[in-house]
Amino acid sequence: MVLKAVCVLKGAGETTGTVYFEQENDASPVKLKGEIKGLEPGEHGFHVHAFGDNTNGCISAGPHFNPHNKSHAGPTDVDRHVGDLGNVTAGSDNIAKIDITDKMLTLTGPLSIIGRTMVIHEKADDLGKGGNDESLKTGNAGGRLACGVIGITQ
Ligand SMILES: *[C@@H]1O[C@H](CO)[C@@H](O)[C@H](O)[C@H]1NC(C)=O
Ligand SMILES: *[C@@H]1O[C@H](CO)[C@@H](O)[C@H](O)[C@H]1NC(C)=O
Ligand SMILES: [Cu+2]
Ligand SMILES: [Zn+2]
Repeated sequence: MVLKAVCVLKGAGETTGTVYFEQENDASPVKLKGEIKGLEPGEHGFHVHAFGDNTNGCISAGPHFNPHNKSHAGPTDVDRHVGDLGNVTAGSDNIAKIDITDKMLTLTGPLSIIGRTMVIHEKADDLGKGGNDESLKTGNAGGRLACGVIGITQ
């Protein structure tokens, strides 16, 4: 049975987005499609954060989803936070099209990302290669422009 989820991102500013998730079965990769609008052109860090909590805006989503206690890295690294999806890139139209296939995310089981939060950041994620402590935690991606809880859909 195909597993599906959706996330609507909002924040304090103009940035908004919608991301659709699909997974063929519990062992297959997760596909993310959608778009985020109202971004400055260029790269923006994009992650799954630990909590589905928006009580104090995107801050309450906590750190990157990291159930295996790894350092921050890029999506193709073996050792990474489960939530590390790297960057999405906005064009001159201020829109980032999302088309990501990720082997580490799952929509089922104890490490499911459903009920957690997607965050789009102000700056580029340096994928853990920035040469400072913050790089190994957040990729120096800066503020949280918009976020949303990943929910079950039909
Ligand atoms: C997580 O990793 C850090 C450093 O890699 C270590 O200091 C810490 O004790 C670890 N925490 C757990 C719960 O394993
Ligand atoms: C941002 O992440 C993408 C992969 O998602 C990568 O190709 C790109 O090099 C990264 N940018 C920086 C500044 O590290
Ligand atoms: Cu993030
Ligand atoms: Zn991370």
